[in-house]
Amino acid sequence: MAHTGRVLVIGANGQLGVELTDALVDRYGQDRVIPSDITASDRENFVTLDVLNVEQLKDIVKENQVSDVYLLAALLSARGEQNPMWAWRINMDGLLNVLELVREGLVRKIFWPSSIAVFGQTTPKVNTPQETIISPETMYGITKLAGERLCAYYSKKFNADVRSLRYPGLVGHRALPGGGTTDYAVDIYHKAVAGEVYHCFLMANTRLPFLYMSDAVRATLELMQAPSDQITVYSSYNLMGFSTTPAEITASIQQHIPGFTIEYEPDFRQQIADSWPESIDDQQAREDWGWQAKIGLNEMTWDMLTNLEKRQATLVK
Ligand code: AKB
Repeated sequence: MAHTGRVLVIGANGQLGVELTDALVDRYGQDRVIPSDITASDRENFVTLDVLNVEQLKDIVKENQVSDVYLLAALLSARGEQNPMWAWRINMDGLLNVLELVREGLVRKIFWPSSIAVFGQTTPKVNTPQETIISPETMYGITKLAGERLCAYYSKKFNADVRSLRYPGLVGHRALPGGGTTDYAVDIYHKAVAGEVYHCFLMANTRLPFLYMSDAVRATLELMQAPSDQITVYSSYNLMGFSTTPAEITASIQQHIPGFTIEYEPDFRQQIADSWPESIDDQQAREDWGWQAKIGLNEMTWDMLTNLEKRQATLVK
């Protein structure tokens, strides 16, 4: 089957989708990137797509001669707890529908994100190894674990080129995340720039791993471009940026906005966060395809505040 090398992004309106689509357009050109989502957008080449609709998915893939698919549509941890069956459907059936495209020879390569949510209470919390106890405690985590096994299964059984990263919490200024537990680390910057108090749903010292969006996008592209003989993990690669807490992010913001304050009002998301690791060992990704994070907490704070302040100034004009 001939591939013209078009790239389909499913979930292009989401927090990662918006920025990854831009990066793919920069790399491959506008013409070769098809952003899609269940909600409309005025992006160039955009198509509306429900990943659960197999016929629609296949038609789009065939019509656009898609070779690579980035499947980002998912229900995250907190929203998944509010609607577990819906999370199972979107996260599992969506992935299976896309994996079947490779098995049927309709596409050549898939990127699918896993998450630190595959880990649980019995997993070592500090520098969590690539191969370790995997015991997810949320429906989201369960779908990510099942998804990882499906990726490995399709790779081995059908020789499918499926690549995956276990993202930590992602932080970026372009789009708001929706329904995650690490989302506080995005919301906090929005409140700081708006001059408001931040009511945090996690406790001050809840330590979790994070990755700034520019690093997350770069990791994704680097993994997808790595020659196949460099890939040794067919489930999903551990990935790490830096490890931090709500109290440390607050202190980092206060270096720029001294009057910023936070109040702690933990809710059900505290339990989710408590089941996740504090930091991740991503040695395998470093060895296999040269991964290295660039952005730490203070660089992230500076970039988030600078960009959100710029946006606010444009809105006020
Ligand atoms: C969430 O908080 O649910 C996600 C994740 C860590 O996968 N950001």
